[in-house]
Formats: sequence, C-alpha cells, structure tokens
Amino acid sequence: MRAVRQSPRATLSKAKKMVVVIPTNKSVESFEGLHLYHGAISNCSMRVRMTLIEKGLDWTSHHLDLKKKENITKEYFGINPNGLVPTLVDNGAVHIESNDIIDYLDETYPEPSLRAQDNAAMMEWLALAAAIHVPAIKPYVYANKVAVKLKKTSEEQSRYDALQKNQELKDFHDKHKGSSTFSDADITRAETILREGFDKLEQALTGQTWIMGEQYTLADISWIPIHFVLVGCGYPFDGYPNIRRWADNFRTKPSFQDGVLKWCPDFSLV
Ligand SMILES: N[C@@H](CCC(=O)N[C@@H](CS)C(=O)NCC(=O)O)C(=O)O
Repeated sequence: MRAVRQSPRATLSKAKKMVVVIPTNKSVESFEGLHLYHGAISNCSMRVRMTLIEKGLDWTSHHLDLKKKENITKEYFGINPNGLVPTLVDNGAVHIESNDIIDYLDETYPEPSLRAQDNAAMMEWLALAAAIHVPAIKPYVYANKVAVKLKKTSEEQSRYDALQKNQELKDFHDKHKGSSTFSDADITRAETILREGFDKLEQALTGQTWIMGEQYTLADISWIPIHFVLVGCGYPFDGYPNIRRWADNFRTKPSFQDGVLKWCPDFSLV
C-alpha cells in the first residue's frame, strides 16, 4: 500500500482511498481487534455501527458523549486529529472518515458482502454523503436541533480552539459560537443541497427496494443515518414516497435497531 504524507499526523493511502492516521496518542496502537470511538447521536457513527453489526463483527465500544464534549480532549485529538467521531482502530491501525471506514470494513471483512456489483456507482453515493456533510447536514442539524444542546462553555471553547487545527471545522463551529447563529444564506445553501440529494435518492429508489437495486449495500448504510437525523430535525419527506417506503424497509433491519435506535431511540429528543 502506498502511503502519501498528508499532515504530520495523517496519511492518506490514495490507492485504497482510506484515511489512516498515525496517532500521537500511542495508547491505541497496542489495541487488539476492532475498537470504535463513536457517539450515540452521531449520524457518522451510526453508519459504522450498522456496518459492524451487518458483518457480525465483534467490536469494543469507546463511547464519547458529544453533549458532554468528551471528544474535546488532548487524548482524543491525539487519536482523531479533527476531534470527530467515529474513529475505528483495527489492530492498532487508526481509521477516520465514516464513509471510508465502511468501505474499508467491507473490503477487509468481505462476508457478508455489502458491495454492489456496480461498485463505482455505489461509491458515488458514499462520496456524495461525505461531500454534503459539512455544507448541508451539519448546518441543518445544528441550526434546527443540536446547536443549543452542544453549546460550549467558555472553558470548553478555549480547549477546542487550542486543539482544533482544521480550519473548515473551526469556521463551521464559529458560526454557532456564543450568541452567533447560522445565516439565512447558510441555511438556504444547506436546504438546496439536501433537496438535490434527496431528489436524487427518490429517483434512484424508483421501482426498487434499495439504492443499488434489490441488494442492500453500503450506499443504503451511508444514507440511512442522514435520513434518520433529518427526520428528527423535522425535514419534510412528505413529497418523497420512494424514500418513505425505503425507510419502512430499513426500520425492520436488526442493524438499524441495534446500530441506530439502541443508541438514539429518537433524534427529535436529542
Ligand atoms: N467526515 C467525518 C465527519 C465526522 C463528524 O462530523 N462527526 C460528528 C458527529 S456526526 C462529530 O464528531 N461532531 C463533533 C464536532 O463537530 O466537534 C466522517 O464522516 O467521519
């Protein structure tokens, strides 16, 4: 595997498109088996939990309560340089970025397969979910629900400012810092991106059970948590009959029950 130095702490294997981090917190390098740092209410964590469950893999849970800012510590930033959940540690190797993690899990633990025959088309759904996270999902979810719940105290804010080096994330969190709120332009942009995404999803689900056809794949797992948290934020899905049918189907899946509902029974109550 060819690794390209990305930052002092992260390497990106272009060949495999997975983000592997060299942690400064060396404690995780001796971990055996699969360990997941995750948040109950985190949609990105939900997709990784669902994948682990679909595959019947044993994993050790390291739950971080985002409301208590348990992710904003020197120890955790030493594992995930963005201070975000999820982080997967597989026999000491640290993986970040949820859509890359589920792809990695399916490649590394291939049975049962969650990969569509048309892998390129499936991966486009994962790439789209990843691409809309900061410009659309995060602002919509924070503005409509979690910004008030996740308000930082001045001590937490100073800790965050000292630890966070990622400018995109700093800029995002500055928008709801203290008494600041998201602008109308931020919200309109988020809503436009979400509408385009869900129009595309509605179209893809025409006449088929799952996003890639009759096989349940990583594409569904990538998008189910997005749908789940947006329902909890009151996003209007009335005009999307195919998406509503898809949701009725995924709600029956044990991986949805155990990977999502067990940790977060109702996102509207977060
Ligand atoms: N691109 C990352 C995004 C991860 C992310 O934004 N995680 C959220 C929860 S879904 C988080 O840790 N939020 C805390 C924060 O923004 O500080 C991924 O897909 O893993």
